[in-house]
Amino acid sequence: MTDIKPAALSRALLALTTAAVLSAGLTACGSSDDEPVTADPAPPSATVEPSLTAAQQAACDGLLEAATALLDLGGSGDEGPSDEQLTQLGDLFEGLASGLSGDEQTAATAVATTLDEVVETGNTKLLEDESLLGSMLAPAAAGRTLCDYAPVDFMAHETPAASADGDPEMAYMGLPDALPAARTSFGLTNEGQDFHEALIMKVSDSYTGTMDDLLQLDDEAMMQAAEIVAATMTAPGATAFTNVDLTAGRYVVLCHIPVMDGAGPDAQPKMGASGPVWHYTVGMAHEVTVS
Ligand SMILES: [Cu+2]
Repeated sequence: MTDIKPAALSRALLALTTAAVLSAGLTACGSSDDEPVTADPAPPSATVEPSLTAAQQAACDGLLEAATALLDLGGSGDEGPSDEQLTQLGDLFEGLASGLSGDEQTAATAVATTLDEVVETGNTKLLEDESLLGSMLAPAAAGRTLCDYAPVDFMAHETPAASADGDPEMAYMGLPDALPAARTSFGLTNEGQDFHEALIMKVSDSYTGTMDDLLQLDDEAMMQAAEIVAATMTAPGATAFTNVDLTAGRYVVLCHIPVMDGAGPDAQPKMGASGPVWHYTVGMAHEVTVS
């Protein structure tokens, strides 16, 4: 990857693209069909909120699918997302729009409209537009305002490097070690200077290593040991949400954005012994046990 752009957003996109490639790899290794990996058939009677209309309930279900929508923008290979993938994503957001209201509805409609336009015109530059990314993330806030998913709030925190040669320290603060199995609304507030993301990964039952073991794995091996079930990202000072139907097991939350070497437009990802130094390498990872 030689064409690394300097802007913070592009760096974040790079990370998301990386994650999307990983995600695609997992799909290739794991399931053999075209089902969205996050489509989680929910038991209809157990989770229905009686106070919600059918359209609202459908939107709440759709938010769980939309939790990996940003990753889907990366497509399943070097070519980017196919028209079919974009149409599917557009339909998902159109469905969300019909059950949401206010800013969240406006955002979902904007996503559906933009993705339609990309399919019609082939102008994939629209996929890199910051406003599209914001619009894709905005509906997730309804996880707590409408759907009443269990709220979990945490922060992305940076401690600057003690010396120019050193790495900064980064951490999530306020993320519990244990959570109950439930539909959950994660809210990530960015207290730092850089973009941060939260990839919520469910560790495979067959993986017995520790989180530290998992973080040592290369991307491909990591994606065999754990599956990304939700992803969100936040600009400095902002809060972003994502929703997950947590089921019993081990989860790891991590930030897959690279630590930059220096600052400014020419900054490049900092390289370690085995490739880029990721935020999770310098502490931005946390294990959560769900029971
Ligand atoms: Cu980060």
